[in-house]
Amino acid sequence: MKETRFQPNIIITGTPGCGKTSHAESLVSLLGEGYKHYNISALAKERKCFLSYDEEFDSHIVDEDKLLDSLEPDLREGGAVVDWHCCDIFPERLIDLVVVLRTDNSALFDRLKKRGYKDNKIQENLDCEIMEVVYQDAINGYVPEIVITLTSNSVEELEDNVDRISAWVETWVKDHPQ
Ligand code: DAT
Repeated sequence: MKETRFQPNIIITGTPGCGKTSHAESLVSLLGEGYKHYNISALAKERKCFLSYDEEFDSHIVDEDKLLDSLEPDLREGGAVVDWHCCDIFPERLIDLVVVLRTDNSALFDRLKKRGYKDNKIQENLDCEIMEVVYQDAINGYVPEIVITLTSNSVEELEDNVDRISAWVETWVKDHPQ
C-alpha cells in the first residue's frame, strides 16, 4: 500500500539510558507544530498494551501487535517521533528515518545507576549496548539508507544530533511537497 504523508516519521532508538527521550523531546520542540513525541513505554501503559510483567528485570512485556494496531493511525498521519528501545516492529512503509543512539558504557552505567535500576538490569542494558543489539535490529529491520547512528555521550552531542535530524527533516519536507 502506498503511504502519503507530508511530514516524516522518525524512530529514535537505542539502549535504555542512551538519550532517546531527551532527543525526542528536544527534536519535537524544535520542529514545532505537526510533530509529536510518542514515548512507547508510556503509551503502552496509557493504551493498555501490556502482555505481562517481568519481575526479574522489573519491566513490562509489551503486546506488540496491539501496540502497532493502536499506533498505526497516528503513524499514517506523519510527524511522529517514536521513542523506544525496540524499533523493528514498525513496518518500513510507515518509517522514514531510524536514528540509533550509541553511548559509551561508563556514561550509560552512570545514567542507569542514577535512574535507580537494579544491578542485573544495569548489566543487561550494558551488555545490550556492547553487543549492539538495538543497532543490529535496526539494520536488519530497515533498508540501510534510512538508518543512521549518532553518539550520545554529552549534551553537546545531543544538541548537534537534534540539529542534524532537524536539518534532515527540513530537506525531507521540501522533497515531499503537499
Ligand atoms: P532513554 O530515553 O534512552 O532511556 P533519557 O533521554 O531518559 O534516555 O536519558 C537518560 C538520562 O541521561 C537523563 O538524565 C538525561 C541524560 N542524557 C541523555 N542524553 C544525554 C547526552 N547526550 N549527554 C548527557 N546526558 C544525557
